[in-house]
Amino acid sequence: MSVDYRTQIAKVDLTRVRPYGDTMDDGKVQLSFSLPVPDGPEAVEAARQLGAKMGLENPTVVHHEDIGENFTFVVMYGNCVHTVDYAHIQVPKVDSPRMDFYEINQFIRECIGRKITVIGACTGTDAHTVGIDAIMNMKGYNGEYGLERYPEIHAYNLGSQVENEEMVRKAIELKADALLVSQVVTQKDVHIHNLSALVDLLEAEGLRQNLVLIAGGPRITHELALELGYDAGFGPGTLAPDVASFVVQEMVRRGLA
Ligand code: B12
Repeated sequence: MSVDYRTQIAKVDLTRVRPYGDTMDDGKVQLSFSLPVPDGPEAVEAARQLGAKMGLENPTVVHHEDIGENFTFVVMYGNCVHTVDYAHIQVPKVDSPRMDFYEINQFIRECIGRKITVIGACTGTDAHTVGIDAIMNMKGYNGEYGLERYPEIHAYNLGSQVENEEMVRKAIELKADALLVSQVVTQKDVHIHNLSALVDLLEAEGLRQNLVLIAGGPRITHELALELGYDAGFGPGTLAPDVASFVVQEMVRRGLA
């Protein structure tokens, strides 16, 4: 890193942050989108006008191509004129300290005193199982065992397209301590409706307060999960110990042990 660059970083005003490309604070952004019109000069001009309406200064189309009959893909550069106050941003985060595989199992033995039961599923019409499998599967993901490998956890992976009613039925049958719900598809806010419906069902059955309820998926944040009535939310890059650490500590915090 050059000395000049370090000087530029030191000068950044964190109450007025904006993107940069060539030089610090130049506002440079790259944007890509598709237009439902044929590729050509008119498509480029349409994209440029849209960039200007979005508030970009100097909107410039740097790439455009035909992506099928009457559709054009566009890449644009421009300068963002807005700034944000980074210094005062506060984002809710899962605040349980992260333990490893061995610490979690020991924590369960010492602080809970029995094996715990965790049920995972990808619910509603969602068929994307890779995420929930990464958390649950014996062999694990990215160097971490999944919950099925934990000796102190009974882990049940119900798979994909599980109806909320089925999830609740299984929670009762298996006396679940925690439910892990995966939602990957977010088109038309289907995840919001589906996650909320599960909370309603659990409340109607009088089960909600007896369970640790967790949502996860690439577009799930902790903040969103809290808003929807969940105890925690986990996004991209989550590994089994992140979730298990929260579940076991939350059980003890809430007296569910
Ligand atoms: C593989 C895939 C499929 C496969 C799924 C196979 C399977 N068995 O899972 C198939 C081909 C079936 C498929 C189908 C469809 N797909 Co698809 N698919 C993907 C793809 C390429 C990868 C998803 C994936 O496996 N990621 C890897 C895992 C490890 O990551 P992850 O899910 O984020 O999981 C991690 C975290 O999010 C978190 N996590 C996830 N769940 C949970 C749960 C808990 C409790 C916790 C704690 C953590 C957690 O931990 C995981 C590990 O770190 C994505 C695009 C992409 N590159 O992401 C599109 C994508 C998800 N699919 C998409 C779409 C639209 C569809 C279809 C609707 C397409 C169609 N028109 O038919 C169908 C829907 C089918 C259905 N009913 O759900 C869109 C979703 C858009 C949106 N925002 O809603 C995407 C983003 C593609 C795109 N850019 O348009 N898809």
